Amino acid sequence: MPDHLQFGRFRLSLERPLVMGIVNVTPDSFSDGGAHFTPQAAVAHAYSLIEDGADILDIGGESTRPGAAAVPAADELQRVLPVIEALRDCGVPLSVDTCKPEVMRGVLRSGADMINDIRGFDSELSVQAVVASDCALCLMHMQGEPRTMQQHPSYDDVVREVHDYLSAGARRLQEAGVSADRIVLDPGFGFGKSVAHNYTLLRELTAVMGSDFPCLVGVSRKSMIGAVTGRPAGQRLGGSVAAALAAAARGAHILRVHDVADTVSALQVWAAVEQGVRA
Ligand code: 7PJ
Repeated sequence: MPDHLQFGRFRLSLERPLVMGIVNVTPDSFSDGGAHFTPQAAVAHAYSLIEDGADILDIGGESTRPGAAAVPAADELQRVLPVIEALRDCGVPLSVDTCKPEVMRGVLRSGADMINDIRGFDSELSVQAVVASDCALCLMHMQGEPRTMQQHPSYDDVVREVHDYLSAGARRLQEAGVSADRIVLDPGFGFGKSVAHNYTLLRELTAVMGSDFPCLVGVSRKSMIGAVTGRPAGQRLGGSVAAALAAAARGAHILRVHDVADTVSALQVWAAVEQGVRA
């Protein structure tokens, strides 16, 4: 396991969990109803997340919720490029949530430091788009396609299957020439998984991830939180923070969240309990 991650222009230590703040630039995102759709609103929201303690920003121009409409690459670039350009000097690494090679190339030219691909860099073109850069790569597991993935999620052994997919994906990236300190793996909570699958993966996170690569966990406001609490997306803060802490306690290195300030506070208190406070 590397002790740091290379994020393009940045190199971040992995000794404490990092918080990645979500910046949606989509009109149909499920959890905030597209509240940050204009570039100006997205940039303002991004700065408030940095103020709240975000270590990384994840900018997304394509909604991946079940049933969401596909967005052409040109439209996706038009949404995210002005935001990346405005945030280039904000002081934290910029991740872009995309699975399109054309978008990857465009945002890397504009200064993105990480590519977060929910399709796990499964196409040769996506690997070619990122290999020669020094950006970090988040390789996520998904079963099926966003439009239909929640219809019949099915596994013989979800922990083993997600683990094997992530290990094989990391090996494929390394064979293509990506150094180990650029690779992050993600079980992909909610992407082709039942509620039971999601909680098994979270409980068994250590076994899912193995010990070679850092782990990113995204559970913020997801339906797995609603399924247990009975609360709609706007009322999932407590549940989301609890799930983030459960992930941190199992060694997660990056927590992808909407509610940065509350997650940072929870991690600070958890660290004080685990490590003590200087007198
Ligand atoms: C994830 C993501 C996740 C990574 C989304 C949502 C849906 N990228 N993009 N991991 N989820 N790496 O935020 O609820 O879990 S979009």
